[in-house]
Amino acid sequence: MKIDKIILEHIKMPLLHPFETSFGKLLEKDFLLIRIHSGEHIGYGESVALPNPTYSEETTGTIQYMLDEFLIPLLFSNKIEHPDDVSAVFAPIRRNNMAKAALEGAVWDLYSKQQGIPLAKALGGMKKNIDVGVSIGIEKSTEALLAKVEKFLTEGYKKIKVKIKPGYDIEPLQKIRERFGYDIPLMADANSSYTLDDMDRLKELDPLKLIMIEQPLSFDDILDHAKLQKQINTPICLDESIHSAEDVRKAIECGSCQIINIKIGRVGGLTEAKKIHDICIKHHIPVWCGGMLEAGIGRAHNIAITSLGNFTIAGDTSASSRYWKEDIITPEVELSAPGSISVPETPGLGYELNEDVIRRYLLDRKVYEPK
Ligand code: OSB
Ligand code: MG
Repeated sequence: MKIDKIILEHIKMPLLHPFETSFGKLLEKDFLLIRIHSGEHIGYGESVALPNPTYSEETTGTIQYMLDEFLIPLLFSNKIEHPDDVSAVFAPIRRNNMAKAALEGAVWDLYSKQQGIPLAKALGGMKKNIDVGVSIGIEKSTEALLAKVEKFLTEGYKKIKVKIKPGYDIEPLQKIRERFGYDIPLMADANSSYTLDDMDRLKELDPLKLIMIEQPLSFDDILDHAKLQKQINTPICLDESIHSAEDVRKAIECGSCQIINIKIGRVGGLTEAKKIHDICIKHHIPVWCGGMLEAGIGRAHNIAITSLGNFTIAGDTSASSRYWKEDIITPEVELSAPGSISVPETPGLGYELNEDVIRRYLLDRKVYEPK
């Protein structure tokens, strides 16, 4: 793959609704849009880090630096025949997974466009439609939370995920069960806000019959989650603790979780995401695709990876209009049926950029060419 130039655009867009988690409230999202040009084709990637290093250590600023200083020069100076080669080229660089994933995602899109096939197909995905759910932030009141749950259930979303933290946990979940019953697929995401000292509280979740609790303990823990899983019935799903197929192997070996949340950015790209997907099949661990409040290009990558067979639990990839007044892609991501998104069948990601929207929210633009 001969790369002619790479363009980085820094974009900042206000979220339609503030998104609050145990690590703070987010009012807007900034990200880098990557365009890799090769002949007549352009591959797109999007960085998914939050503006602050609160979910992981990366930010849009650290990604910009890593791309500029190391990853773009590495991509230019190495021969890439297949997108799987990119992670090997980036391997000497420690971590910085979201920076690597942003660039690798653009190479995958470019490759599938060159091959004339959908990105989903290039990844080995077979599903024509994917089931999707929603992630609801910490709300001002239980009434506001219940109103949101009701709206999303009406729209057919296949999983309701509620953010929890100490002091905001059993009660809101209990209220949801009382109002909507025990049949709705309900889960909680703690974003690392508990410790083993909270064992009694976490045991109280069991009667709520959640489909899982996501990342209750520390962002870097594998061991304590295994201790917790022995004491509670609610299946544990790991998010923050998983950065690689190796992390997954260790988590499974220790019994730290029964489900894995795959985020392409967190694990360093689509090649690693596929590896994790495949390891989980062997161990009968279902996976689902997490979200990072992505704009359209990141969202389109999530749709493509979710087309793989072991993504059997609805992910967090909901419609563009849940997040943005206007998205950077056309068409926007929409539900094609209640709680379901159809996987594009055109080459690459299957969405075009909406250049008007990009111009409106553009902060900065930089062009890189091989030396
Ligand atoms: O923990 O899954 C998370 C958003 C930002 C950072 C971390 C998380 C989230 C979400 C939102 O839960 C998922 C989405 O709707 O994109
Ligand atoms: Mg999470």
